[in-house]
This record gives sequence, C-alpha cells and structure tokens, in this order.
Amino acid sequence: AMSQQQLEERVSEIKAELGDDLFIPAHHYQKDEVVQFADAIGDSLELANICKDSTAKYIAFCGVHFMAETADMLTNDEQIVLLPDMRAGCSMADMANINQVERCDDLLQSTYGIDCLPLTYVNSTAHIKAFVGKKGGSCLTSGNAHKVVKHALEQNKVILFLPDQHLGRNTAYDLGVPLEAMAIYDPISETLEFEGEVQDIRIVLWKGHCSVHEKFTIENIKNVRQQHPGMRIIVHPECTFDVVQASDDSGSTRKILEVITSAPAGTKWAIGTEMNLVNRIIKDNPDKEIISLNPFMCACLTMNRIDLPHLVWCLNNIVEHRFDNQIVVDKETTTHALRALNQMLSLQ
Ligand code: CIZ
Ligand code: SF4
Repeated sequence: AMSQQQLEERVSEIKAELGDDLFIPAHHYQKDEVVQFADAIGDSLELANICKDSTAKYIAFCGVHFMAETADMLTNDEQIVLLPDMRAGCSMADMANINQVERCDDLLQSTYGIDCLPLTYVNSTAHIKAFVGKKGGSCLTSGNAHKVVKHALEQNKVILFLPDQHLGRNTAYDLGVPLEAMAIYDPISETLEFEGEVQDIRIVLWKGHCSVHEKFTIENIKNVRQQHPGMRIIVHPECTFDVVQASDDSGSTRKILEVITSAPAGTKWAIGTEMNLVNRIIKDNPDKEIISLNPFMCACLTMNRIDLPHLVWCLNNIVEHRFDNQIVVDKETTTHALRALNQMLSLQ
C-alpha cells in the first residue's frame, strides 16, 4: 500500500497533469485529507451552482451519491462526473424510493382528495427529483428552504415534503404553519397520521431523517446549558424540532459558518452538525471557544467513505480512462429533474 505521503504526491501529480480538465468539488462534511485537494468547498447548494458553471471534462465529486447525480444533471453530456467511492450514499436519501413516493401520491389523491405539490430536499434520488419536476414542484436545500416552502405555501396547495421530516417541520413552523396542520406519511406502513381535519392539512412530511443530525438531543442541550453558561447553541435544521426549538439559533451549513466566522473573539459556541465540519470550524476559529453539541460527535459514515486512497483510485481511473465509478443519470430522468433543480436555483 502507498503511504499517506505517496498518496498525497500522486494526487498533486495527477492534478498537475490534468490541469483545467479536472475539477474536484468537496462537501463541507468531507475529511481534511480530501478537502486539502478540493478546488471548491461548499454545501450542496453551493456545489450545485459551482458544478453548473464548471467546464471541466472530469469532475471528481467528493461528497455523496445524490450530489454527484445532481452534478451530472447540471453539467453537459460530454462532462464526466465520478464518485470516488460508489458506496458513498446518504441514508436519508435512501429513505424515499420512487415507488414509495408514487404510492404515497396515489393514497393522498384516492383516500384524502389531496393533489399535492411535492418539494424535495436535494438529499434525494434523481428519480424523486424527476417526480417532483413532473408535478411542478421544486428541489430545495437547507440554504433556501424558507424561500421555496414560502413560495409553495402561497400557491395554496398541500405540500408533500420529501424526504426529511425535520427540515420540513422546522421550516414550515418558522413560516407560521402550526404543528396541527402538519401530517406525517410513513412509507413503511403506508399510512398518513394527522390530528385535526383533513382539510386543515397544509403540509405532509415524509417520515425520513438524517441519522447524523438526529443524534443531537435535548439532553445534550441541557448539559451545555449547565456546564457552559453563556455558550450559544446553533444547530442544523435536520435536527429534531425539539432540539431546534431549544437551541439559540439554527441554519444551513452556510449560515452556521457565517454566524461563527463573524462572531466576536472570546464568544462561546456549541454546534450541532456533522463532525468533520465542526472540527474544521474549531480549527479555523482559535479565538473562540467551540465544542460539538454532542460530546461524542456525530460523523456521517458515508461522507467518510471518501478518503485519500479512494480519491487516488478515482483520479487514477480518470488518467487510465476507466470510468467504472462514473455517475450517469438517464436523459428522461434528467429532463424532468432539471425542472425541479432549476426552480431551486432560481430561488436562492
Ligand atoms: O446533511 C447534509 O447532507 C447537508 C447539510 C447537505 C447540504 O450541504 O445541504
Ligand atoms: Fe445524508 Fe445525513 Fe450524511 Fe447528509 S449528513 S449525507 S443527510 S446521512
């Protein structure tokens, strides 16, 4: 096996060899050993924008599968998007497959008379984005969730929010939708749960979640309040409703970064989001006291599958024109999904 140093040298060598033909975008949740070679770092909205504008022939996408699919759909046919480890999925995206979503749509129409307007978090498969595009809905990210949901609420249709119940609930609640007007659809039992009357439902939340952000608890918040008086708590909106409500602030990756970076020296922060990012924020802000909201930290295991050996494998594949790890979304799916993606990009 190659040493860490040999691996790093190999990446630098291939980057020099391919020049502008190669572009390496990396998500904020990626390991430092990968991020050091990134041409761009961002959250999923920023990376979508960046890939759309890229003219590179090869895009070695350091993130998870749905992000690489999105990059493939937003680039042209000649550009090749590769994922350095094909097992780098997203457990949240896996919680909604297209058959389940179509069954849910049928049930809403046939049993409840609801013709929903679907919205999907970009953390979803290309097929779900295509379903959403076909029905006139939009994709969204945590960075523009408020704008997209507000726009949808103004159309006076019942929203079907896929696949993260927490982002859906937190966003709709912020926009004035009461909890009683939210129903939840369980794709396993294929049932809709709600408290009031059917005609009062404004949003149907898909019962999915992020296994990383769900690990932050009210108990963690109590401990921080007790042990670190004066410390401010900021969390990602993929955290549960109770955790978001008990925190001082919440927001997308970009917002968390902006808040912490612009905070005065000496301030104290507990952050509820992915571990690689929290550790990087701690390192980049030595003038502040920063901890993870959960002392045991929460890593995204699938993001972590992309490591230096996988990056080298991917780059070697490019040099040798072996595209086993290319991510391709078929034309038909892309056409429909792009409507939902472009709707998202127009509401930033
Ligand atoms: O949890 C994720 O996958 C996030 C926050 C994605 C993103 O960048 O919006
Ligand atoms: Fe998916 Fe959560 Fe990992 Fe993001 S942090 S990629 S939502 S499992």
